[in-house]
Amino acid sequence: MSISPPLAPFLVPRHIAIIMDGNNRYGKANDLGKGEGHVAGKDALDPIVEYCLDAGIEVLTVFAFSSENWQRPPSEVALLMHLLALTINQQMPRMQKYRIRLRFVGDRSQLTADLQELMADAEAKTAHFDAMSLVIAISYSGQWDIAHAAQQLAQQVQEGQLRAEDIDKNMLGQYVQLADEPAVDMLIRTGGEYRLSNFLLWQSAYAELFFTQTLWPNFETAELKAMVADFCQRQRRFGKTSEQIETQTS
Ligand code: M2E
Repeated sequence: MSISPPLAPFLVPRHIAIIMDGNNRYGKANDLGKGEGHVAGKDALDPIVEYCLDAGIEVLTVFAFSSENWQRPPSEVALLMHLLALTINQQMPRMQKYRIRLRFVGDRSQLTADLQELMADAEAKTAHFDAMSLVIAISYSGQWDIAHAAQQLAQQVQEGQLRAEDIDKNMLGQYVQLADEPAVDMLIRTGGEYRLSNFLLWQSAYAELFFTQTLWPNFETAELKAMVADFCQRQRRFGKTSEQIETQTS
């Protein structure tokens, strides 16, 4: 019998979701011009993606632009839309290099035709990659997601293909975004706020939550690595009594 058994597969997070908050405060703190915090934030994601690949994480989902972000000043919305398009173009060679599948979730009908086309093209070109999925949430909110799923089921009821009384959580769960990916295991928010802000509500039902004061442009892999280690500890304790934890040897 091995003294130190390998970690059971379920201990490792399969899906990490990140609310990348703190770009504007980073810009102010560093005397950057308006919007330049977002430019700094754009580059913070690359090392995080590489860490997740190395760690064997299957899905990384990031909140790039929420439904509520449409309320920001028009100049900031315009800059974010520009940065989104720029980032998608810049990321494509990296997706090819690392064989990452790029996906988008959110209400695309709110976006310009050009951006929608760029997103569909990026998805099509990376759909066959299987090293990891990188999911970008744009014009997304958890409540929109659930309402959108309900609308599709209601349509089927209206067409006589489904009985209302047959709808249950499993069925609704097949119509929310990312139904084909594992549920969120770890939900991280940078920037010091303690809110979910309407991110992946359905998908995060059982997620372990992590909050850090670190502003998104300052978030580094060392901190993520420590959070993943913490997650593994929490999983090991899950469902055990304190006595079992004291006597366990691994
Ligand atoms: C992102 C978008 O605030 C956003 C500005 C643009 C970059 N960004 C943060 C993203 O989240 C698209 C891809 Cl492909 C990667 C990252």
